[in-house]
Amino acid sequence: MSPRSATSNSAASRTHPVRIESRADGSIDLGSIEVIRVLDEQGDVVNADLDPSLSDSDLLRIYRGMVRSRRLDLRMLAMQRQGEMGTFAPGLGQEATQIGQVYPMTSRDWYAPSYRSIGAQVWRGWSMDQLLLLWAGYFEGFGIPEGVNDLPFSIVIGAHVPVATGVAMGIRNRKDDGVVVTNFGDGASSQGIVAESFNFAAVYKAPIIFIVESNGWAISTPIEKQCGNPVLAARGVGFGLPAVRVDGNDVLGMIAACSRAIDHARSGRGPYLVEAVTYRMSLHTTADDPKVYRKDEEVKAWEAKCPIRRFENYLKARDVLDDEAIARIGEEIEQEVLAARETFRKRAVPRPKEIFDFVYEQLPADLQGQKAEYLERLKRKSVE
Ligand SMILES: Cc1ncc(C[n+]2csc(CCOP(=O)(O)OP(=O)(O)O)c2C)c(N)n1
Ligand SMILES: [Mg+2]
Repeated sequence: MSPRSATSNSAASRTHPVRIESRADGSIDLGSIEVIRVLDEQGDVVNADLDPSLSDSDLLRIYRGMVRSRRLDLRMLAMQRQGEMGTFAPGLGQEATQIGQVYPMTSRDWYAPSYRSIGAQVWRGWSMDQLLLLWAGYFEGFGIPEGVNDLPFSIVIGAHVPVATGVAMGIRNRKDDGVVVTNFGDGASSQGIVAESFNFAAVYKAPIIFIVESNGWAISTPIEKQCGNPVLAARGVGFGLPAVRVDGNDVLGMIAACSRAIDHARSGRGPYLVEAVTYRMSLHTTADDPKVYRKDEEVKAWEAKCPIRRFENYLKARDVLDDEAIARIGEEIEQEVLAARETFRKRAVPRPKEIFDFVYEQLPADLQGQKAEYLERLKRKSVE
């Protein structure tokens, strides 16, 4: 099967272990990497055994979480293009991967996300206006909301993964039953520190779930040019981590895989690796133009696998949703996003004098000189 598709046919979408051919130029037998998919690309159930059997109200909550993620992304992109938002990393197309990994967590569990996790952060309790502040460059945007057990993300790829592993080791030392969920990209998975984290977690049976969001690209580097074996779940075998490969555009598949991984870690059996195969539909960040390095046909092919449309089809077939409800929910969430933008606008008052603050307790002498010069310049320009 192709390394970029989570399942090649309905047989492979069963829970049975499958053999994966990972390269076009000579297949490698990876043993048995389980491939999980509950909904196919049309939204039909292809593996009822793994269906997490959620209530209608939870299904709708999940649907709203995915739509909220998408609407916030789109609004932020418009704001960025109009000069109202800083550089950010859209999660467009990865909504099922995002919501599917946080849905099975409890509030006492810890979440250590990457920078491309806005939808999941909102699910965890971050207000949208705070996240807008964060990406517009206001330091208060980074403050962890009261009662939310999340770590701040790092732009240095993979750098948060050893920290998350340390938190998990701490949980184990305290004999607590919490778990840590951390996510990172296919590119980050090649960082040495991520391999070290896998090893520490496996040796110390740290209750951590590593979610690698394999979205095809690390900026302009396609996964095939970056990983000798692009089936990233296969790495689990070498480190002693149980691992599964999931269709990351199937939110029920994600919930099935992550629930199992979380139960495993919570019951003291140690870490788990979940490879979510998805696709970065939008820009790497707003500073990027993917048209210069990838083909439109590739993007089009993934449009057909849209995680939101697939879930809508499923919910319609279950009579949980119809076209009228889809339009209404979309509009309600758009209003939530616009209200968040209004709150953000009230809070986003530039404070140019602040840029030398908060890094050093005692500003070094050379920076004191620069600060004085800068303040003088602001004064000349009458900037408050
Ligand atoms: C240590 C380090 N090296 C390089 C970069 C520049 N950089 C930022 S994002 C990125 C690609 C990350 O790709 P991936 O891990 O697949 O995550 P994605 O952005 O696709 O979600 C790179 C190389 C960085 N931030 N940190
Ligand atoms: Mg990537």
